[in-house]
Amino acid sequence: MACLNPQETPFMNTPTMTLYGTPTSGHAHRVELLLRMLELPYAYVEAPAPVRRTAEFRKLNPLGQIPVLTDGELVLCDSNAIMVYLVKRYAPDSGWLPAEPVAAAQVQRWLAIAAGELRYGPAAARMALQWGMPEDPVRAAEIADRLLRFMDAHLTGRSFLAAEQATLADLACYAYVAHAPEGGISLAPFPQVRAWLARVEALPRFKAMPALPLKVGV
Ligand SMILES: N[C@@H](CCC(=O)N[C@@H](CS)C(=O)NCC(=O)O)C(=O)O
Repeated sequence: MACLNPQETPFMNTPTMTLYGTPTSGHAHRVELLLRMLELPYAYVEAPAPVRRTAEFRKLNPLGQIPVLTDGELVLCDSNAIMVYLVKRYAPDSGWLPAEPVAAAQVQRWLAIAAGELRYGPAAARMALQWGMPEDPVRAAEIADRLLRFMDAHLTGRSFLAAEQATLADLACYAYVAHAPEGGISLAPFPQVRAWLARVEALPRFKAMPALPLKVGV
């Protein structure tokens, strides 16, 4: 179902792009955040699991995953790849994907962490506890603990993950960290991480991902 809410997204007129996602997918959420922050018009199509299994959807993404972004005839898959495209295509001189070599490398590092430790730590724990998906919650909790300890130390004395301003690194890592308590991962021991989440939430046009039942105190 295509959803456009003109009241909530007043700047989003004449969409040329369509984002396929679900409201509780952190992978789709990071793309939606960037579309909003770049003030790019887009239509939103919900693609829950039964839709993702259809032949029509598999033509868009043979891996059967969301998010998918279409921009005219162009079809792009993978959240981090989509974000890189959006910045390079529509906001090349913005700070979201810095050109400076060290900052560029730092952003790539955090995109890799988002696809690695974040996916197999906090996101996997949430998938196991919220949807009973075949993930190992004990292993996921171990990976999450290692990641969050590292993030907390890394963010000491820093405002954002990869540069002095917010970059794609912050958008990629936000949702599955913010929603870690839904997978039984408490953020209480990580004050620098919680302060960073608040800074991301304070960015213009931020939109929260809907909350699921907490499995542990925040
Ligand atoms: N590397 C992909 C992973 C996306 C992903 O795992 N999406 C989940 C929803 S959050 C999905 O579609 N899972 C269905 C499946 O893997 O069959 C990305 O960053 O977009």
